[in-house]
Amino acid sequence: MHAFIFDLDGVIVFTDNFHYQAWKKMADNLGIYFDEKINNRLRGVSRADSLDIILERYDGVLSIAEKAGLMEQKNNDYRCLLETMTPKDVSHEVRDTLLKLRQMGFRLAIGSSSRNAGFILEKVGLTGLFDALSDGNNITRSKPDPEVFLKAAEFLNIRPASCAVVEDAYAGIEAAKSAGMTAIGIGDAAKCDEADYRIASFCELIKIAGQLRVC
Ligand code: B16
Ligand code: MG
Repeated sequence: MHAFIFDLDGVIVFTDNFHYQAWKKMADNLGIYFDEKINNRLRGVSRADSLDIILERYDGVLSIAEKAGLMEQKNNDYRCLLETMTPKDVSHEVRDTLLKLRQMGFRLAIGSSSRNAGFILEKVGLTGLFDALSDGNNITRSKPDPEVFLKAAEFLNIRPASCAVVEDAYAGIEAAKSAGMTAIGIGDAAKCDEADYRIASFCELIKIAGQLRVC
């Protein structure tokens, strides 16, 4: 085992509430009911698929251009909220664990559906800790398709079977398994039966890394 591929939102940083605020503003403007429970369904889902989920409660019909405009506005509002992020938005536990994994000789990558992943990493001062970034800008298919993780492995030049994915979304665990990788569930995905490992805290990765290294 040579690499860890991390999902970003819900694993390294927590931007659900920013997504919620930005989508809520859009939904309110259109008179669509939207709450935090619906927001939970957007975890790990691409921006376009998220919009379609919110529009399930919309009676009107929107053109492709109108949908694109809504997504652009939502993203502008979301980016304004992301601007407030600082290195303090990453816990000491996450930062220390990433550093320890690097010291153990593992290569680290991000595998995120977000097109804002690079911007978020920059805001929280983590860019330099990762050897590769695979995100919403280099994929054509969303999780549960394995594309985002296969690309991360390709960028690292490491075969998929030598990669372990850390994910908070069920769709991400499915994507990792389809990619032929070890799947580690955290947060919501800590309840996912398909995961090879289920962890309650990020620092448990060190113990798993010790086991994977000898495989
Ligand atoms: P963006 P992840 C995902 O990130 C989020 O969980 C999901 O809520 C969001 O819709 C998606 O990124 C797209 O994000 O609008 O920034 O491109 O969990 O895959 O790191
Ligand atoms: Mg996630």
